[in-house]
Amino acid sequence: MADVLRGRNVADGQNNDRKQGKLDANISHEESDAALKKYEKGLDVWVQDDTLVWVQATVVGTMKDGRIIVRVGPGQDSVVWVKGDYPQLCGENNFVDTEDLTRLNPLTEPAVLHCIHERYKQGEYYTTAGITLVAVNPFSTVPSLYSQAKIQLYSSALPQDIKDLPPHVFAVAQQAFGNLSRGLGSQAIIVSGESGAGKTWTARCLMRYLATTSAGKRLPGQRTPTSIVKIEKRILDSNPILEAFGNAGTVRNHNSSRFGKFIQLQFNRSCHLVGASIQTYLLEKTRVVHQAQRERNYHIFYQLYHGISDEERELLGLGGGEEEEEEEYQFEWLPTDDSQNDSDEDWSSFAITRQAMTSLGIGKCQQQEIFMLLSAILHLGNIVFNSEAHDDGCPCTIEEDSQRCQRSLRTVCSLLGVDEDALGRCLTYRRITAAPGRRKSVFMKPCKPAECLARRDCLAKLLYARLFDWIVDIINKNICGEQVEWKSFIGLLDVYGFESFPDNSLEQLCINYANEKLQQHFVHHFLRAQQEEYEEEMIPWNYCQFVDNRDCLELIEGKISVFALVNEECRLNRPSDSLQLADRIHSTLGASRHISRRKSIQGQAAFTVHHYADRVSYQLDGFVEKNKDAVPEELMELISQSGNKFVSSLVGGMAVTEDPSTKKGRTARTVVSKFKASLDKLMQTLESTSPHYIRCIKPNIQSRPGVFDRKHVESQLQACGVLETVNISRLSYPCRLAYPAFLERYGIIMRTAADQATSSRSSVSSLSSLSDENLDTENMDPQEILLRRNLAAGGTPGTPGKRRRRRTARRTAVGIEHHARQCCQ
Ligand code: AD9
Ligand code: MG
Repeated sequence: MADVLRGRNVADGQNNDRKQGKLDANISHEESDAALKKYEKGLDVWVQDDTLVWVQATVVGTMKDGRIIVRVGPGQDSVVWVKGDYPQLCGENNFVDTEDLTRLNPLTEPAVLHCIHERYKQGEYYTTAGITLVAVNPFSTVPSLYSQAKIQLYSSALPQDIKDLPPHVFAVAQQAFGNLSRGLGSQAIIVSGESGAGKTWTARCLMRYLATTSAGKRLPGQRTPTSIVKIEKRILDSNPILEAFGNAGTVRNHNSSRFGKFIQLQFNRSCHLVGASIQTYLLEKTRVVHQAQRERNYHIFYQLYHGISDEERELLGLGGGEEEEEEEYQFEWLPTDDSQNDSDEDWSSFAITRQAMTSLGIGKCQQQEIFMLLSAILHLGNIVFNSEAHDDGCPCTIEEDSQRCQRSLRTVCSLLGVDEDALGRCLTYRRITAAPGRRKSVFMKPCKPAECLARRDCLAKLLYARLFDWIVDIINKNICGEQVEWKSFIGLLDVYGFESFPDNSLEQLCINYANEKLQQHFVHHFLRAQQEEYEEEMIPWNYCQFVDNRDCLELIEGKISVFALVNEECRLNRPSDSLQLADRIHSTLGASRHISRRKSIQGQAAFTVHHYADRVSYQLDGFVEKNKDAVPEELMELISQSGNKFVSSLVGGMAVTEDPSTKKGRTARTVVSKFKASLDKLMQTLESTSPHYIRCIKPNIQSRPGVFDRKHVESQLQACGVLETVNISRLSYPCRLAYPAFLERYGIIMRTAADQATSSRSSVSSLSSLSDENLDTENMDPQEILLRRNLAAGGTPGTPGKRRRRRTARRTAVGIEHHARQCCQ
């Protein structure tokens, strides 16, 4: 029954239908009766529970109308289980703690949840799930988990022994490194999970492991070139810098990465780490000028504010003079939140950031320039406008009556090297170019107060985003190996997990689109590849349908798609009307089963996308403006003419990304087309690698140690497809050998029928059909007979093979090797 239900329910990607055991309306009476018959009295089952999600129960009996009666837990009352919510079968080994989920039998969602929970209780945070590793965040430091001894344990293991070691991120890293060392090409480790699940932590562990292991590859006594040691250190030092500038405290994670990151660790022929390159994706610029309640700005602002000396404080205009009033140095864009503020931590982190900057070639002077820019951005947030003037019909001006505002204006101008009047004019007037006939005429139009604020914010976002890109650029220049040719790489991908908030906008659409892309990559490279391979090799296995999200991706990024419609709106450059855009989206794309009409959320135009993980409603207000991400030319000119060379260089000479999707090589202007282009490139890179997957799980939303919220974990296991992965992995053969390699390994039993075969493939086939009839039992040594019998059955000397397994293993080397491995365990 489980197979019938599983096949139907996961097929169409509808989250609501995913629950295994939920009776499908299409199931006939016969099927339903047959299903009921399996619920014999005394059978152990899992039943759904509001709090615990699944609890163990025992079948008491079934009723004619299709109801099943179960007793939940020892000594408790009977519960009538209604038709339509079939309990899940529960095998004996469902209660055995296993470090590989594929060994659960029967493999069901409740069994997986139970197993991960039990392991968590015992302090076991890693569990294997087929080709993926499930990593539950302990939310407390477990030193022994990442000790030098642990690194040593995994790095010294032979390739064939890695799987026998407890599951760990180091095991995944070692597998990738081992593949690379054996010449199997570049590798990628894709780390996914929701915010706060531990992706960045895991990526850091992987980097540290790979740097240490690659260093350990040197022979004792062999001197490591200083250039390599330097590079290794720089690569690790890039983390604190990127986290200072790209991470912030959010309600979900006090160190949330607000950008995506793909780092390529490059290795030479001897497998030494000789360089790296970092690609970042979609920094959340808005955070610089707007922080939601209980959220913070980027760490670097706090580090700077709390970490600098009094002398520097004065130089940067951040206060410190004795007569200064404290209030004047409070910054609108530096919100404080008791639960997240820790000035001591900021201070010590600032020292680490500075030290890492120095290590990466950002000298003292450049650091000073960066800090000046950051201070200027903070002061920009304190500039406000006189709306009364506008109400009186006069042009809006920068507030003159506020001392704080005026001081900030002066500080911004001095730090950015721009003229006060010029800045004031840029923020309060906009340039309009009209072209009546052939002659262009330009005039300046006063802005409304809201427009002035938007221009101020735009300037701050522009400066911060360019600074971030500049820093990534510098890091990249300093971590690429000097004249050392790298041969292959291990890519580590740490991108924002799937997001669904009460209010979702363009940022969430991009993030969820990236997750859809990664899901598709996973589906293609693992699930589909395996299915096709088994079908091609005619290896019997249960066909397992999986969630294919191609249609959903088409809806977002295709020729006629949400992205295309939003881009079109930007191209037409007309006053945007979100309700009209919502209508256009629904009339053009409404036929797709991945979109539903959500005309408004609290009066705002919206649409809902049925993602592979969940349904998310996106509000359209501000969508088009965010997508245009337009910076007024006047602001660009102002900055490019700055007397501060560092500041002016940030806007000059920045290459604009080419958009391959535009026909005439026009430049990509919109956020979504740039994002799509960068993701396409990432996908191409991933295609060229052997992927490994780590799914991070957040055990509770409060980020507390020792708390396992089963509901929350269950939804993540569904969203990241762990169950489907486990299912397919269990049905498949986790080990594969090429025919010649197989013969090399098991050649010892080749002296009979198989010897006459002409190709390695047919040799393997003959080998698998070895039986007592082929063996010369009278003349052979009894030990040899035993050895051959066992090996022919896919076992090892002294391990009896099983006939049932022998049948399945017959067809290919893949199967036989798999079976040999099973018998070894
Ligand atoms: V986000 O999408 O960037 O918001 P991440 O990256 O998934 O998120 P992160 O790695 O930052 O989460 O982990 C969140 C916090 O959990 C960390 O700051 C640590 O305090 C904690 N954490 C994560 N993994 C571990 C671990 N293996 N051991 C101990 C951990 N603490
Ligand atoms: Mg992160």
